[in-house]
Amino acid sequence: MGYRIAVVGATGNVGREMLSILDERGFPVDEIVALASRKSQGTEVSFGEQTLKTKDLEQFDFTGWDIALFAVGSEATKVHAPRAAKAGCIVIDNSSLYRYDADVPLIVPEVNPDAIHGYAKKNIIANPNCSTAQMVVALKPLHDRARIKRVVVSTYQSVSGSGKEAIDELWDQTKSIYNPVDNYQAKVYPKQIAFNVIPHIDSFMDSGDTREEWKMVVETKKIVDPKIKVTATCVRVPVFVGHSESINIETEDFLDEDEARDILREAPGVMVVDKREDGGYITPIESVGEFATYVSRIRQDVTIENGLNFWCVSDNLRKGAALNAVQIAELLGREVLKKG
Ligand code: 2RA
Repeated sequence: MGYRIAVVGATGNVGREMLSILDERGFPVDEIVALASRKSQGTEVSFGEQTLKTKDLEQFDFTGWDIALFAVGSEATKVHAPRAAKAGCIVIDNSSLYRYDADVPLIVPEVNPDAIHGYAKKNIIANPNCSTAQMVVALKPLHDRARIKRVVVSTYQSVSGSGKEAIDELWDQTKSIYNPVDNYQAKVYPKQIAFNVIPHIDSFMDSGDTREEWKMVVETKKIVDPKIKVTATCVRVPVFVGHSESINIETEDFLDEDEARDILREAPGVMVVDKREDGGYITPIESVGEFATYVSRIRQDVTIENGLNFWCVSDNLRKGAALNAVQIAELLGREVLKKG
């Protein structure tokens, strides 16, 4: 016996990945429904060998459904997540709406699985920001061994993090540079993204940080340890899928680079690709479609007493969003609902 699952936002990049990953991982589904906005109603989406026609989210009654994976913006989530939760359907939400709510667990299953038991306060569980999810998977085993004091992270985030329009922007803008006649005018980003990088993701805050940088700080503290100091610089790069991060950590106890590499090799969800030779490291293109959080370039930071540097890459639509949400559903099944 399995679960009755709703995927909300089924026509978006993340929604489609959720359907794909539910099938790939053989999640025990008795019934599945793909929900989307009224304008997208009837759009066909794939669930394994099945083709689903999306239904109108506005009209949908969540009563009798076990889990709803939400992959829509905060505005739609604000309307529909509470009504799904009230109908007894557990919501796993990929938007940022509930991540900072003390009554909503923010979960990366490899890092804080026990937080799942807090779902019942609102019947809602929050999925972290994509750039946070991959980082904490790598941080957790190192923190357990040597207690991380401080994290300095620079991100190199793909345009798919901004949605389908941004993927089109990179493609069309790149073509227009070779065919000036196209004279593409940027619609998504404030500056050219093709052959360029933009040190600005989400909105600016009074502190001078962007909300994307603030999210990495607050979410890492909520998921791993509130005592960890985090500072982030988040940059958009001309890559279609796959977020990369340069991470520097300072730990309480000394952690040798070889021991760190061995720890990461054994860590859940991590794949170490780390050889000091041409190609001995991961790049975002190689992470696309994969489940793993990849770690490369592990080495001592000799400028401080207990420092380490490493490179971290993952498919932002998978571990950064859809995979983590499905893993939370798997965790719910094992620890709470226990069907299947
Ligand atoms: C981004 N992390 O990459 C944000 C939202 N997905 O744009």
